[in-house]
Amino acid sequence: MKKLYLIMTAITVALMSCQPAGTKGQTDLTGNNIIPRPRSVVSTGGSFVLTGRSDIFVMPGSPEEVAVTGSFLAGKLNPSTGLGLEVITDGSKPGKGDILLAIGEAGSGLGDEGYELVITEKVLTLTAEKPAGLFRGIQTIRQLLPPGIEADTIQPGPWAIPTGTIRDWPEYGHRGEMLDVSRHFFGPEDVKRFIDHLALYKMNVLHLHLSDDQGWRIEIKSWPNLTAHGGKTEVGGGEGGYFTQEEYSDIVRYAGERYITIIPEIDMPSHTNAALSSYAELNIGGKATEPYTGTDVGFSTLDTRSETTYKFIDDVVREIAALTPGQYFHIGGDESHSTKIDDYIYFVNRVQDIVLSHGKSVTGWDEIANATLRPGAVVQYWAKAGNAVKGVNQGAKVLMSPCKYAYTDMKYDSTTVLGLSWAAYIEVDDAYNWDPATLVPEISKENIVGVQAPLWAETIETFKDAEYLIFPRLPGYAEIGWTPSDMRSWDEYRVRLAAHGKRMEMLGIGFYRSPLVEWAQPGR
Ligand code: TNX
Repeated sequence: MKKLYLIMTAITVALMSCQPAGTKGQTDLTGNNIIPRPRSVVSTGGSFVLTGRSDIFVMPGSPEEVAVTGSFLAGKLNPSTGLGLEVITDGSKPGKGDILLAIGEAGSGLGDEGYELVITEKVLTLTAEKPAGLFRGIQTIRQLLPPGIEADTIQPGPWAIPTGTIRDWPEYGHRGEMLDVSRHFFGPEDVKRFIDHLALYKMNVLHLHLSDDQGWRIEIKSWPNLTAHGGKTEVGGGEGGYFTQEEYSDIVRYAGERYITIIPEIDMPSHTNAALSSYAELNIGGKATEPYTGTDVGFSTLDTRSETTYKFIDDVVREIAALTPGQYFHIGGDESHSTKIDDYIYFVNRVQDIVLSHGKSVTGWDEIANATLRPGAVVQYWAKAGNAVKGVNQGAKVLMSPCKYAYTDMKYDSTTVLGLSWAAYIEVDDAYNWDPATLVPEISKENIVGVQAPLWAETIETFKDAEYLIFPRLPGYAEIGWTPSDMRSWDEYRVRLAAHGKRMEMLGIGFYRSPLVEWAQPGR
């Protein structure tokens, strides 16, 4: 096998000699196009090259996860380079052209997700304090290689990386996106593809909006009609769908291998028509509603004064919490326009206690700050800054999802066919040009856990459509969450983003070619 790679390398090297040598990108590490922008980059002016002799070495004594991360890297590099990198765990020493993965101190301050990449002409050494940091560092290695690295068929090399040192760690601990699988259903394969996109840009949270008026999307064994009936609808009358518990667990596992946490959301007391149409006893008046496939909000409510409702919620939270290793359970709480405010407060207080009783912390849309927040609660700011401030005043932390900047379902401009526009048109510069720490004067950085961009799916029927709205805004949200605000500027960012056009193409993403970015011509 290895011999074949050596022959291929010889061909690659022959091809290399036909190309202009020493282009700036191959020897100047500071000329990189990494998104999110790394904290510190020092170039030493040389070049490291992957060859048919390259392998991925895991430092002896590393936790088992490191070899898994090494295999992830091999899985990324081998299809496009054809170099057949293998993961070596036998303690032998790396040689020229090898990659070394190590858990270690590497100075201080890297934290849970930081990493240090030391690239010499001989070896590329990636060190992190925690396995998650190695995984984030691997995304940097991917982005230092030419865009062809993302292809799933063999591409021409050379596979060169400029030498130098990168030290990098995130500004915020929570960087993510939300996917609404309720208005239209997206299956496990789509969700995994989304997780891969988050991983490339070093995001670490996927919030799944699992229930709404139009569909209930996760199997609950003690209330089977939720999916048997409530899972069969979606906006526009399509067939809907749902995740079995096995499928949900598989998504959680897949995300976990990428150091991404799933936050499950069951939206309540409003946005519950799918449940209300599945079980009569959850309704005020005890009569099941009709299924709903429109796009109105705020018309449904659980019966907040019935013990049956709390038995139902206890069962739902217990079953989902048991499948979810992450710390948070999202209780929704938005737009409860048909729930009286006293009933709403009573409800949110009781539901918070149910979540805590199943070992999870509470998160919810900003309206939940009108209730008495329990310790550890996180308020997701989307619409009313006043609500988020109420949360802070109760000692809660805030997750930033301001609808005018971070709503991935908003149109780019008036000509965008997909999406909505009630909050704003969000061009790629608008999506990038805001700072979570200064957006709301009363909310400072210490109160903020991070940034999350929600994708609501009223207008999105296929994952291709979803990708058109997600890209190219996602890399900008990732950078807002990772890179300190004084290192960010649109004029500099747009140049790096342009270089990602080719990378997105290689990944098969049909992204929006914003006129604000000088994309290379397709296919070049
Ligand atoms: C408001 S954002 C909603 C969603 C809609 C979205 C459409 C939020 C917490 N509630 O139910 O899907 O607007 O943009």
